[in-house]
Amino acid sequence: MPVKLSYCRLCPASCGVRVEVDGDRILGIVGDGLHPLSGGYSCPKGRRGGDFHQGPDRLTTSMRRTPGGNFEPIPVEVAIAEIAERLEAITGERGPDALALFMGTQQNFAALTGPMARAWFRTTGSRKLFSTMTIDQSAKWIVQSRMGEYLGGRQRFDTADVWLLAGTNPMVSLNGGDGDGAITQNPSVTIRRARERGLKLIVVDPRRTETAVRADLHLQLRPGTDAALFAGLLHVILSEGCHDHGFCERFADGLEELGAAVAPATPAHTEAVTGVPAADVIRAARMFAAGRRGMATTGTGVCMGPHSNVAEHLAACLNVVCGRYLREGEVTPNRNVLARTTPLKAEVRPPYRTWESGFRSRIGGIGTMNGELPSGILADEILEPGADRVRALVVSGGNPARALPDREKVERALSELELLVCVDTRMSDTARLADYVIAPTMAYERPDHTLLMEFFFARPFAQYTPRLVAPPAGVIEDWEFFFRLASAAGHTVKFAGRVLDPDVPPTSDEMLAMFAERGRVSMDEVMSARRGTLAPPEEKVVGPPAEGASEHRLALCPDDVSAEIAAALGESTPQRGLTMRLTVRRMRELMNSVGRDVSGLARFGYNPAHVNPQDLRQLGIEHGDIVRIRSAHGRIRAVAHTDPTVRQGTVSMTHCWGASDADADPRGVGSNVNDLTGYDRVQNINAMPVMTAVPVAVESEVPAGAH
Ligand SMILES: Nc1nc2c(c(=O)[nH]1)N[C@H]1C(S)=C(S)[C@@H](COP(=O)(O)OP(=O)(O)OC[C@H]3O[C@@H](n4cnc5c(=O)[nH]c(N)nc54)[C@H](O)[C@@H]3O)O[C@H]1N2
Ligand SMILES: Nc1nc2c(c(=O)[nH]1)N[C@H]1C(S)=C(S)[C@@H](COP(=O)(O)OP(=O)(O)OC[C@H]3O[C@@H](n4cnc5c(=O)[nH]c(N)nc54)[C@H](O)[C@@H]3O)O[C@H]1N2
Ligand code: SF4
Ligand SMILES: [Mo]
Repeated sequence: MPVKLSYCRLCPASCGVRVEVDGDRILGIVGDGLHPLSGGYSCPKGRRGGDFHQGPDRLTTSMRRTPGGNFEPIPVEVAIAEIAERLEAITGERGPDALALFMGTQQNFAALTGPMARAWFRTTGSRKLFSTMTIDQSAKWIVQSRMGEYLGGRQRFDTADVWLLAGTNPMVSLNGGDGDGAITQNPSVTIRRARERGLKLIVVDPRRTETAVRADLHLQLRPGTDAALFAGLLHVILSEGCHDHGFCERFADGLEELGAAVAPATPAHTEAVTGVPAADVIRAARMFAAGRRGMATTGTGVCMGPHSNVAEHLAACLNVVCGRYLREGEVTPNRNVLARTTPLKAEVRPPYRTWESGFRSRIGGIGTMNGELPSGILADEILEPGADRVRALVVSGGNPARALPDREKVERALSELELLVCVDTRMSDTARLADYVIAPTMAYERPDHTLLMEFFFARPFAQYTPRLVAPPAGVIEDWEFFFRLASAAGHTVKFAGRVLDPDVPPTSDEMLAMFAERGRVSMDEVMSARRGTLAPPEEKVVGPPAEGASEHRLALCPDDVSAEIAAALGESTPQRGLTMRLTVRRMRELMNSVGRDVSGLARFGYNPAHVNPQDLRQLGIEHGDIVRIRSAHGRIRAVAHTDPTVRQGTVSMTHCWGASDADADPRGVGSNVNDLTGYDRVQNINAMPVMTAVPVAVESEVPAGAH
């Protein structure tokens, strides 16, 4: 059987793979040992790509809901014409803001989908744009916008001598923080090599994760206390004066205010709030500050907590006060290949606080970030009466029915829409609520390139892949759906700086080439290299600041941040009876809800509630028992697993599982943690809900004495 070379498109790691195909079928996928970037690494879900592809629930044609509530196959061009007509009717009557777009995770793994979905959306005139970023790590957007951005570039993992990872477990997620290519590929080898080189690794996580066991110092804090911990580290660094005075003077404002704000965060106070021994707080602070190079990067564990925006802000402050950025005249490898090379300048883009001007939602007066409204208000945008209430929603590569907090409310909102269109390769939980489901090609059925992933690569690399197998007759590419939807409404879309002729759609290869035309390596060259191309090394030099820009400063401690620091250092209000904390985690075998239904992929076929054995003993619960977990919002049934890596007092569970029925058998369908989350304690500005460190109680479902 022929073996073809490609790369996996389930996560940013983009591992090189060898795919054995037989006609339209994928027989097997293995990591490509000769791949320049991943060197043979692959993970279980990547290797099961064939099962995703020809999975039993794969949609091979678009579907329309019948008046009786069933689905019937429908030719895609008919579906597009009907959707365009219904959108026109809805926005004609209520205005463009009655239409919204939700962009999910899988939209990001086809280079053309995101840009074309946005291009279509711009033609509608709506301002109701949502994505998963705002239930993920939008704290990072808030920090850039409130602090400003240093434009000279960051220090890199591969030359660092210290690194702090907080609330991220790259050994499983291949994430590792602000994708600077840090630890995305082959994490165990990347971390081992760095440590052999002498890098000191600090991990901040309530669980002794697969990453934490590789650390020099693991700070096993109480969930939700990252802001207090970072304040404690800053307290030590600033009071011992081991910060980078030169960088701060030159590029930052508010160092004194920051020092005052973290003054109460003494090591003893930090121990009291976070549970991390004072001696370890001091050790970590000194270890981080003593390194010459290296950053603090965070993941969902920090960005989903109860003080997420200020926690992320303080993590960024650690990098600024220690000057972990490149200076004028420094050189760094240019990692842009197909993407345009952006110059580095030793200057600051001042704070820009987009939400303070421009469009505001009628829900809580929330403004926009990077042109988006937060997903934390999507349900209310649909449910709350008002002139510009969302009545039609297009979901692209996402599954909001499982991914958003307060599952019941979200499902109610999705069901109340006049029109729900879901572009998905399978009948997802969201697709089941839709009026139309558009079936797109799957990864190995479409050509693609890695332009959008360069940001995550440690080396300057680009790969093109042709389509390996022919798609079913009834599907189209994701980008084509949006292109044709615009055309059906009489609009032309702009892509890569040109207006596309609605009557003569370009091919995917032409689109990919247009997208990459400002790269430093030509598409032709990348297309001819079957395993992708490592671009010739090229150095970027950090240039001087532009004229007038040398006065700009990073804002270390604006007033709202200062108030948030004080709140994060204070006592948290105890919630009666809810003494445990639910925390986030990911499964190696799945990508959010993707893979859940592939038989034998997830280890147990459900998402266990991982609890420390001592807690289980105290609660009278045994490994494998079904337990009830309740929060201020709701309750779930779950299968308890004993797990010594989990900190006492926490319940560690993966999201995107479970059915719409909270009483369903958790061994059969898993448990949806978003029955335990809600929107009552959202962050200012980005309405980010609390999704980790959620107060819960765990109770046995087995009658006492029945064991
Ligand atoms: N295999 C796999 N990979 C994935 C995904 C997947 O579903 N499966 N999803 C992808 C997506 S969408 C994303 S956003 C990324 C996320 O990537 P990561 O952020 O690295 O996600 P996790 O692996 O869940 O790591 C989060 C860690 O935070 C810890 N944590 C929980 N609560 C707290 C807390 O209060 N404070 C601190 N400091 N830590 C806490 C958890 O114990 C866990 O180890 O992963 C991506 N990669
Ligand atoms: N409680 C709690 N909730 C969470 C999280 C948490 O940690 N805890 N994590 C949050 C995070 S970080 C994220 S990113 C979200 C994830 O939120 P989503 O992105 O909404 O969820 P996914 O399950 O990744 O949805 C991806 C969908 O895309 C479909 N798909 C796969 N391939 C393709 C394709 O080629 N084209 C199209 N059109 N569709 C495709 C899949 O079938 C699936 O239905 O969940 C969030 N929700
Ligand atoms: S880590 Fe796994 S899912 Fe991600 S690209 Fe590699 S094989 Fe695919
Ligand atoms: Mo995410």
